Amino acid sequence: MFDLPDLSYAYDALEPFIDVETMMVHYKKHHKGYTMKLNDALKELKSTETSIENILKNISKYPASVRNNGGGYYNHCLFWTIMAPKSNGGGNKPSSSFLNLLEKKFGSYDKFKELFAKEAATRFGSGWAWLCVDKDNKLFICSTPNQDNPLMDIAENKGKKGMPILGLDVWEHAYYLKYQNKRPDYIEAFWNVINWKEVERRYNVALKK
Ligand code: MN3
Repeated sequence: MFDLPDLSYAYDALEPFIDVETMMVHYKKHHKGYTMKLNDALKELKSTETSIENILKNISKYPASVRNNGGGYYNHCLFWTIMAPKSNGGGNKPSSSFLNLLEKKFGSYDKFKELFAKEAATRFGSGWAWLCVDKDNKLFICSTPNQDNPLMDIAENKGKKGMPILGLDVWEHAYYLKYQNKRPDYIEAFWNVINWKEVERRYNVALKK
């Protein structure tokens, strides 16, 4: 049984970048729905696995219902935590040590932002853009369709398997109420709410795996 985790901020805390209506529908309907359907699917399989990461790492052995809803469950759990209101550090720059890593890997912080935004903007249809850590502890950017993510052992992840540490939901349900068809404006707004402290915490956890 997986639980819908509490949000650590109010529905309107990320305004004006993420509007209150979108937050409420996204969390209370979409994320809750993935959670319930994941539990239903696992119950049907009589699965006793309690680690969502283990499930995703072996997702090729599960039916599509677990891939879609398990991905949706995990991706949104990550998404809420890598954002924060301004009062709690949201939109700050990364720490100097992490900034250094981004500059080393991508050339500059602006170049990193450009590459990530491009990945998010050009993902056709629904999906996610990611910053990840690969098995050699190197950073990389990628995107995945639907509710897939780079943890999954699927053929589509060839060359882009790793631990996601930053993710941006580019499903229309994540932005359409406020931004309509202007996905690039939503992507631009995202930089104002990123919680780099949490991204860096996830980076350090990924290094130890
Ligand atoms: Mn979503």
